[in-house]
Amino acid sequence: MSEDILVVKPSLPPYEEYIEEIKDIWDTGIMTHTGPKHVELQAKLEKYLEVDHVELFANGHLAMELGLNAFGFKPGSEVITTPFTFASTTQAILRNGLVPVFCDIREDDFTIDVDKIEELINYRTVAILPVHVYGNICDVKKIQEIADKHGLKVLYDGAHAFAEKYDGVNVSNFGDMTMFSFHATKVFNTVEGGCLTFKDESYKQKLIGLRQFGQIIHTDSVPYIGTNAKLTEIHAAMGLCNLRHVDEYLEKRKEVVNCYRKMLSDTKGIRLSIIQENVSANYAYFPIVVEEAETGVTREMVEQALLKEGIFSRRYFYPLTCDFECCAASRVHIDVPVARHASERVLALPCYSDLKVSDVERICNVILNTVKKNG
Ligand code: T4K
Repeated sequence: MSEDILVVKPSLPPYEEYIEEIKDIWDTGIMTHTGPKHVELQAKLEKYLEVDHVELFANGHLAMELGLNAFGFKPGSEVITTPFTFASTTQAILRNGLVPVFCDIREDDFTIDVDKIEELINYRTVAILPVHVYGNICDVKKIQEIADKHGLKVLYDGAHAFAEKYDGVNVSNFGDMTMFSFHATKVFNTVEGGCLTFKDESYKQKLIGLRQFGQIIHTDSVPYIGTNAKLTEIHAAMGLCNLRHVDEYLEKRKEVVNCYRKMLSDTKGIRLSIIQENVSANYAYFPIVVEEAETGVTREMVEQALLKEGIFSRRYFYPLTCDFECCAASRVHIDVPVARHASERVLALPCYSDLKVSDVERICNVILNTVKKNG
C-alpha cells in the first residue's frame, strides 16, 4: 500500500541543525522584538534577494496588509487586483478600508492581463496589487509603465515567487514593494512568516512602527495605528537554517516539475501553464487546467481519481475571491471570464522538494489513465 501524498509538504532542515541554531536563544532569553536572529535573517535575505531593504513580519498576509497601509491611502480608494489568488490578497485590501477592483487574468500564465488594467483606472484608483501566481511573474515592465503614467503605487503579491528572477533581475526589486510568504508550505519557510522588499528607504521606519504597535521603537512616540506582526526568534532561526538549504530545495522541485511536464505535456484535455522563458523559476506549484470540453473529463473526475489513490490535489484557486461573501458590498468590477474559466477547472498537483520522481510518475499515470478511460 503506497503512502498518501499531500499537495504540499514543508521543506525542513536537518533536525540537529535547527536545534543547534536555537541553542543561543536559551542562553540569551531573547525570543522576539527584532532580536539577533531576526536581524541576521534580514541581512542575509537582503543579500540573497539582491534588494536594498527587507522587513520581516509574522506572516505574509500581515506583511501585505501593512505594506498597503504604509502607503497611507484614503479609505474607499480603489486598488486594481486579480481574483484568481488566495484569500489573503483581497483581504489585505479590504482590511485597509480600500476597494478591490478585479481585473481579469491571462489564460496562459494566470497573471493579471495588463491590457485590461487601464480601462479600470479612475480618479479613485491609487494602486495596483498584482499576484505572481504559482511563481509566474507578471508583466512587470508594462505594469510599471501604467503605474508611472497614472501616478499609482504597485505592491506585488509575491507569496509564490521567492528567489525568482525576471530578465536576470530578482523579482524583489519590482514595483514599490513586494511581499513574500514564508509559510510552512512555501519554497522558503520560517514556519509562519513573510517579508516586504523595497528600494525606497522612507518606508522603513513606518513599516517597523506598524509591525510593533505603531511605535517608533525605543521612544515614547506612537505615530501610527499599528499591530503586532513581529517575527519571533524561533521562526527566524528556522529561516536561517532553511536559507542554507533553499538552493537544494529549488533543485529538487525542478526535477519534480520537469517530470510532470515530460509526462503531461501534449495530453488532450490537460492544459499546463506556459514556461516563462525570461524567468528563472522556483517551481513553487504545478497547476493543471482540466478542459472538459476537449475530452469530457472534468477536474472533479481527476481530483476523485487521485483521491482514490491517496493523492491530495487542491483547487488553488477556487472560488474566485471576488465571489466571497465578504466582497459582496465592495466588489466594483467582476467581469473576469478568463479567471472564472480557470478557477472552475484548475487543480494544483502535489509539488514539494521531497516529492519523489516515482511518486510524480504515479500521479501522472492516474491522470493519464483517467483521461484515456473517460475521454
Ligand atoms: N498571497 C498568496 C497568493 C498566497 O498564496 C498566500 C498564502 C498569501 C498571500 C498569504 O501568505 P501567508 O500569510 O500564509 O504567509 C495554504 C497556506 O496556508 C497559505 O500560506 C498559502 N498561501 C495557500 C495557497 O495555501 P490552505 O488553507 O490551503 O492550507 P492548509 O492548511 O489546508 O494546508 C495545505 C496542505 O499543506 C495540506 O495538504 C497539509 C500541508 N501542510 C500544511 C501545514 C499548515 C503541511 O504539510 N504542514 C503544515 O504545517 O493555505
